[in-house]
Amino acid sequence: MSSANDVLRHNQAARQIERRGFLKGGFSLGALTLLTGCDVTHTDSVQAALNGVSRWNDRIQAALFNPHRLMPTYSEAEAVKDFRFNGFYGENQVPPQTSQITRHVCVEGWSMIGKWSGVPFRTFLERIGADLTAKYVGFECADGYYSSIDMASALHPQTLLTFKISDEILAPKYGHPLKLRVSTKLGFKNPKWITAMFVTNRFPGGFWEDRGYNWFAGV
Ligand SMILES: Nc1nc2c(c(=O)[nH]1)N[C@H]1C(S)=C(S)[C@@H](COP(=O)(O)O)O[C@H]1N2
Ligand SMILES: [Mo]
Repeated sequence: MSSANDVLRHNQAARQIERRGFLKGGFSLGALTLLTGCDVTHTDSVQAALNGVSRWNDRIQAALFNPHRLMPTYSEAEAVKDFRFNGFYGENQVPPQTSQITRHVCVEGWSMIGKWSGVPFRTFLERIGADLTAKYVGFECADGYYSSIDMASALHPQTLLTFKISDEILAPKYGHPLKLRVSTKLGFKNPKWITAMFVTNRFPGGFWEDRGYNWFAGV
């Protein structure tokens, strides 16, 4: 595997998903009408123009952009509580979610039983098309922390990509937005504030692992 190809950054994946949804839905004329407040009546020609959006068009729009022109704002009462979302993630595409109550063991000498909820990491890796024959899965975190696990542990049924603890969306201190819960391993192999994940055959090490702690650190 090349270094460029073995890196699967989830924000890139997210952008691809967004793009797919955008292309599938097309650019709605109504949306443009609402946004600009213009009465766009010549549907076909406008659609054709939109379909032919080019770099030239982008440059003109950027030149016309007025950084001081504000969009209308509305009263609290006008804000929709049950806000609409585009359902291109059909129900059958929502990854299965599961919970587990396991013991978290920190080498600093404390352990605690907690409830974590999220998507089985195996399912996540399968759905994004990760190379499951790679040796390692590596993680980078928002605080500069990093860690990695062996693929067998990544595919273990109790390894979860979690976004909830105690039935609540992870608070910042618990690793919002994502924490990998690896119940077969010590606490330091459970990265919080995950910003990037990648599969690789090159040993990625880890923050504490590179400072003397055993890398496998699990059962
Ligand atoms: N990003 C990041 N993840 C991290 C750490 C960290 O400092 N930064 N500490 C690790 C250690 S040593 C432990 S014991 C657990 C603590 O997880 P918790 O606070 O969610 O229980 O997070 C692990 N994951
Ligand atoms: Mo820890």
